[in-house]
Amino acid sequence: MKLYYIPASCSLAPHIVANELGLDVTLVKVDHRQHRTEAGGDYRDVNPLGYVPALELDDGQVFREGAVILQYLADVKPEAGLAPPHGTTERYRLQEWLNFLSSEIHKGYIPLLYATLAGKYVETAKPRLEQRYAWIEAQLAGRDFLMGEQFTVADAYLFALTGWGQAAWLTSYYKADIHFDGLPRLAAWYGRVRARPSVQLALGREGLA
Ligand SMILES: N[C@@H](CCC(=O)N[C@@H](CS)C(=O)NCC(=O)O)C(=O)O
Repeated sequence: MKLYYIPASCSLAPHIVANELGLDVTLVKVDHRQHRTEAGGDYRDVNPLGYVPALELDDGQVFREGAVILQYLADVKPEAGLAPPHGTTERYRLQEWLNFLSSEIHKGYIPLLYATLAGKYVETAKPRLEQRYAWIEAQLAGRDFLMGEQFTVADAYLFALTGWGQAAWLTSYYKADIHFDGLPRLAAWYGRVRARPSVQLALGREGLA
């Protein structure tokens, strides 16, 4: 399998999951401005829309949406428990988290990352994102991870997104700073996830350690 990624982007989540599972995945870095792979190929041949992550299977099929890629990887080794079994209520809970992270957190950051273009919209978008983080804070009561005691692909996704609110190179130029003030459970969760060997490995490989 090949995982197409842009360092520090949402593709960090499947990168972490591949490490968690010890999967034989070849990482292919994409230049997001030129839409070129490291080998010089046109990334739009893989994803015509130009965004990462994309997961190319050994038979040539490509998955192009992060939430699906995360679940596909988890299902390669179901015994690791990174996603609950299909057909269970817990699986729908995981999908609820992934959909929430995709639409409310992931895309909630976008106006902040494009703040100079978005202008005053940031004033509306940032409180909405902070409100959603406050909701996550409440969900983490009595839990180590989003789904409970077990780390799942949803934690990998939230970790990749939450890093945007912490990274100095993003927060100094853009208006994407999301502080942990008043969010002690989220802060502890972030430290817990960051300490995982799979995460350290992914951060190191993407030059973010
Ligand atoms: N719908 C996609 C969106 C993925 C996405 O927003 N990827 C961003 C990085 S986090 C990207 O590749 N942006 C560069 C571009 O769109 O050219 C998903 O949920 O996986």
